Amino acid sequence: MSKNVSLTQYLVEQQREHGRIPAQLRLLIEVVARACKRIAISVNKGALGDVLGSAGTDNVQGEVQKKLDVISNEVLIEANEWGGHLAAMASEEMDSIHVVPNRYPQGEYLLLFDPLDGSSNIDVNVSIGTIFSVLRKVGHSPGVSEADFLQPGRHQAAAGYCVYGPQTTLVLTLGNGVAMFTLDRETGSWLLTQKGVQISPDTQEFAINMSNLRHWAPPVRRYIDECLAGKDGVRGKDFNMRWVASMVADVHRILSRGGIFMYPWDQREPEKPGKLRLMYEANPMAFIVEQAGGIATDGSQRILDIVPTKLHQRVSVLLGSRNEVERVTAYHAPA
Ligand code: P6P
Repeated sequence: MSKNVSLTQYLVEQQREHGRIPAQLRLLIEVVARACKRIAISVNKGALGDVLGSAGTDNVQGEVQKKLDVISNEVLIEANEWGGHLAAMASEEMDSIHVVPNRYPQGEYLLLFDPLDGSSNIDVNVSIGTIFSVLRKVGHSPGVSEADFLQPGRHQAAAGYCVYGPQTTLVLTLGNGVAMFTLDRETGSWLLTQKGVQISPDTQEFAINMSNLRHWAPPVRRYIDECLAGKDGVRGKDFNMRWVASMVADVHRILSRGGIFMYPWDQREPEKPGKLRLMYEANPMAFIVEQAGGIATDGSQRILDIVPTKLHQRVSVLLGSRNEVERVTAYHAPA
C-alpha cells in the first residue's frame, strides 16, 4: 500500500473513477476529517488538559455528558457551519437539529454524528470514537426540519468513524467500499492505509455485554449459549469474547479481523427496542459493515431498511460476519 496517498488524493481519485463525490460532499468529508484531528488532540491531552470528567449536564438521552462529549460536539458544529455544504446537523448531544445559521450559505447535505462514542471509557484511557452519517436533503422546499433527517439508512451518501486508540484511524465509505486512513501526526495528514476492507464471513469471536445475559430474549440467549458450548456443542468450535463498551472500537476490530457485535433488545427497559441509536450509531456502522461484506440487522430486518420515526430512536443491533449474523437473525424468525 502506498504510504503517501492522502485523504484528499483518495477523494479526488474516487471522483475521477466513480464520479461519486460532488464538491460539497468532498468538502464535507475533509471538514469532518479535520474536526476529528482536533478532537484527537483534545482526547490525547487527557489529564494534562481540562478535558476529563463530567460536564455537569445531561444530554437528550438522559446520560451525564462528559466534558469531551461537549467539546467534540462543539468542534464538529463549528467546523461544519461555514462551508456551504450542509443544511443542518443532528447530534446525540443535542435535543433538536442544528440548522446552519443564515450568515452562511446552506448546502444540500445533512450531517448526523455521535461526537464521542464510548464516553464511559474516556477517563480510563480506553479507545473511543466519533461516528458520522451523511444524508442528502431531499426535495427543494426552503428551510430544513427534523423530518428531512428521517430517511432510512440505505439513503446515506457517506458514513464513517474515527477511532481514537493506539492509532488515530478514520474509516470511510462513500458507497464504493471501505477505506481506512491513519493519522500521520508528524505531518497532520490522513494517509490511506487500507482500502477494499472485507469482513470475514465466519468468525470465532463475539462481542456482547455478558452482564445482561439474564435479560436477553431467547434467540440471543440460544446463540450465545451455543458459542459458549464451544467445540463440544452444536457449533463444533470454540469462541472468544471481546467487549470494549465502545462501539467504534468493537466495530473496528470486526472490520479488521471479523466477529459479531450484538447490542440486542433486553427486558431491562422493554419499551425501548435497544440501547444504541439508529440515526448516528447503527445506520453509519451498518453502511460501513455492509460495504465491507458483512450484514447488520435488528434481529428481524436489515438496519438500513428501517424507516425512522424519531431523530433519537433506538434500535437493537446485530452486525458483523455475515454467516454469524444470518444465524442469530434466523433464530429470531417466528417458529
Ligand atoms: P454498555 C457507549 O456508551 C455505547 O453507546 C456504545 O459505544 C457501546 O457499544 C455501548 O454503549 C456499551 O454499553 O451497556 O455495555 O455500557
